[in-house]
Amino acid sequence: MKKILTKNGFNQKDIVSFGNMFLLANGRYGYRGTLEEFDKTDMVGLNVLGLYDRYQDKWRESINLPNPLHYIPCFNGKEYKIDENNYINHHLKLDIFKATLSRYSEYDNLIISSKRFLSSVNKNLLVHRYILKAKEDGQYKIFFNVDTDIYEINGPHFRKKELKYDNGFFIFTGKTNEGKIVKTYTKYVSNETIIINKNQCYVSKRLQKGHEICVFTYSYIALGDEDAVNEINNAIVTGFEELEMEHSLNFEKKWETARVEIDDEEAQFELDYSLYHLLILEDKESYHSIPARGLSGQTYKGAVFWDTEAFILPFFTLSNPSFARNLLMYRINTLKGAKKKARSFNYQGAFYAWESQDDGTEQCSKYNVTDPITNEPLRTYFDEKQIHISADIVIAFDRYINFTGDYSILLDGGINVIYECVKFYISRATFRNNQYHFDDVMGPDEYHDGVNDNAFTNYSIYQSMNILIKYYQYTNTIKNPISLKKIKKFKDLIYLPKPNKKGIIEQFDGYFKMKDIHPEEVKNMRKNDKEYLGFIASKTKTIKQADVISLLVMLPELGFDKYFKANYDYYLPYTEHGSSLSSSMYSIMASKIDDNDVSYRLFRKSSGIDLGTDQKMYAGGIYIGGTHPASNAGAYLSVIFGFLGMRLNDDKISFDIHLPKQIKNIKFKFYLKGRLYRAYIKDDTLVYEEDDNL
Ligand code: IFM
Repeated sequence: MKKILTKNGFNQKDIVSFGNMFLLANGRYGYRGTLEEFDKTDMVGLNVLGLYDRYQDKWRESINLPNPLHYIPCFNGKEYKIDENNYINHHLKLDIFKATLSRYSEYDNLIISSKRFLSSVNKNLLVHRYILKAKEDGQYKIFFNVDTDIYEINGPHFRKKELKYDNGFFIFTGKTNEGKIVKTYTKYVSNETIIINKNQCYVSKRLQKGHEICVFTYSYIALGDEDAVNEINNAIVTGFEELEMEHSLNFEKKWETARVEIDDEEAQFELDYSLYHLLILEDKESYHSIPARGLSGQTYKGAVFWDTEAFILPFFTLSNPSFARNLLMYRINTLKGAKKKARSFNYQGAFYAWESQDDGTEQCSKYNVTDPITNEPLRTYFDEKQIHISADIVIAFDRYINFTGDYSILLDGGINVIYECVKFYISRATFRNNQYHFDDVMGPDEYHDGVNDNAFTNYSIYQSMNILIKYYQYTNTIKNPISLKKIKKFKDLIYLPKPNKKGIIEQFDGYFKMKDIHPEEVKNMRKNDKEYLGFIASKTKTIKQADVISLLVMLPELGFDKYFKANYDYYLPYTEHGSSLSSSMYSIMASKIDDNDVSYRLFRKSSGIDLGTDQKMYAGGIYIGGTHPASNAGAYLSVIFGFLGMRLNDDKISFDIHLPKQIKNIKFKFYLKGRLYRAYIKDDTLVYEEDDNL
């Protein structure tokens, strides 16, 4: 079984992709997979979950901290920074089951080997070992420091920053523009004397061939009043090896209920790698949610999108329901922000933020894209028009409750979320021709904004009303709730686009009349290959991502099964898959209609997304690179809900297997109503039995 992602060699152009690909994280912090000699120009980033800051009138975004792992080796006065021509051997190895990253670089005169991890046990601790080995006799040096020149997209975020040396510790104190104090404590430990001069350190020694200098970094992030000095001293006493073992064993445990085994070696590794990117985002003590680019940086402002509820939550619900609960608690805790957003548009109830940060207020800019040539900000409407976000959240609560049986979440505030979202939709609707319509919206397909009656949106709203009706008895904690009768009546009057004679559901009112142009032709119409396709595609049938298909996949209870094929055949050629959220939806649908080559190909597209070096990095002129948790989760969904066809109907679980030819067997574990099951294929059927190792 392949456990390690290895990349040999160095290529300047891959620095940013490798930063994502070799990311380490522990649910609270992320450290990009960059090399020790790199600096902010290489996007080195120690990214923090849930701590945001705004600089002047720029976008509010998550913050990055100073880099305590900044090292440069030296031989006889010559400094070594990797480039494409100066190394003999170079590789990076990410152990995805242990969440550790190792580096090996051999140059003419010396060899560097290092290892690092962000502890999954003591979440504020970053630990690193750096070894220089002499290839010949001579004078060797290692320079190292805490690099406070931080990579930031919309910074600087520290209006005051100070690094001081005190009694063996480098203490960074930063005050953000919003007034938050962040401290990091770093102690370097070596078998040699460390010389310190103005916050720069070095170790210098004459070494004989084969001899080494080793420096350890113990860095502790203190966002509160933690006793960082004590934590680091304890860590040093425990030592690198034991800390690594503790961390790795703890991380390996996460795999016990998460791993999905498939008998397809290459795909297995990609799937494992995808789950790695989800498991590094888990933190049982955190009530923040998962940003769309995980902890790989400040892209999308470090904000939480519908990606979590629609894609990531099902993975955690099945593999780690208590963390899934935390993710939903985030929406409960940010309800106030959603209500504020609704009020700002003169609506009632809760209109959840398209881009949500710590308090749930809308952080999506009105100009989310720039012209790549003129750099002019271009008007976008993601925040105002993607009203489906509130319904996505309601549906996620219901799914979680159905799978876990945890009704207590309703009493903990879940019912208020559901109720307020429904209230929002009632205030948002337009009554026309005896029906309620939702005008001027944007569905998941972000290339068409300002459309009326997007099918995904209307059906999701309809479903969220069904959900409120189902849990209506819990509204007794709400003062003067809208009556059940009124909600039922409203729901029955929602306009729901029906399949046409050919069985196709029109994506929105007027879609069928749009110009019949396919994605490749639309792409050819661009003047610049970074140009945002939406502005050209909006007049055509080309769509960015699964829309009607997402509806059919996400709401199987609508009973549209007999129309699956017609809609799949119709919409697939128009879909650009310009969002990484698209492939998994089509993969699942392809499984359902037995288009198994496509289901497999699109599954691999989702699972391999963060292994490539040619990802889409720009929307217009805006950098959108980073890891893709929703696509990582989409790979899992493609297997469980696509290949295995898992479905929960009236508390009964069922499977409808459609395997691609590359896969004959699948094994996985899942939680259902508090019990853990192991499932596997036997004689073409899915067998599941209770797992005793709970
Ligand atoms: O939520 C997605 C959206 O559906 C497409 N654009 C990127 C967002 C963040 O992943």
